[in-house]
Amino acid sequence: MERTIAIIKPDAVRGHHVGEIIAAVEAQGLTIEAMEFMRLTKEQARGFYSVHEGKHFFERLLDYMTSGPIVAMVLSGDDAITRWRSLMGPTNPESAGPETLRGRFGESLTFNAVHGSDASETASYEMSYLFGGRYLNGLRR
Ligand code: IDP
Ligand code: MG
Repeated sequence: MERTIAIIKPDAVRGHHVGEIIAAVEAQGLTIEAMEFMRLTKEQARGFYSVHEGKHFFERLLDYMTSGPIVAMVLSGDDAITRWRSLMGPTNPESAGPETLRGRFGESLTFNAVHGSDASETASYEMSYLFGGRYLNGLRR
């Protein structure tokens, strides 16, 4: 059993795709363990994406991620990290298949509808970053 962070990004919330994305998560057999509608501040977005600090797209990414509310979730299941990332599709929606969420809802390389942790260390960091002590004690085995 593994846990991962999934985020429905501001473009997908604005586009009214929250319900379809949650339905896809559940159809995939992933379990939603925590979920919160939130709006990140610039500083929170900067900390969340600190691995990308200094890259050419970093400031654009922060503007995007703070442009509206997001839905943050903790998902669990066998191979949850890989399974959620396969359901998301590749970073660039142009190369994402029509069965993936980025293929269905992503608009561009920046505006790509969803986020998923890329490894278990990243998942732990992102879970404590977004949910802190509020849910994690209950979630940890
Ligand atoms: P990922 O979300 O598929 O893990 P990352 O490389 O971790 O992709 O990038 C984080 C986010 O930054 C992407 O989801 C996308 O919104 C944005 N991004 C990534 N690469 C670029 C780029 O080259 N130009 C513009 N935005 C980018
Ligand atoms: Mg990433």
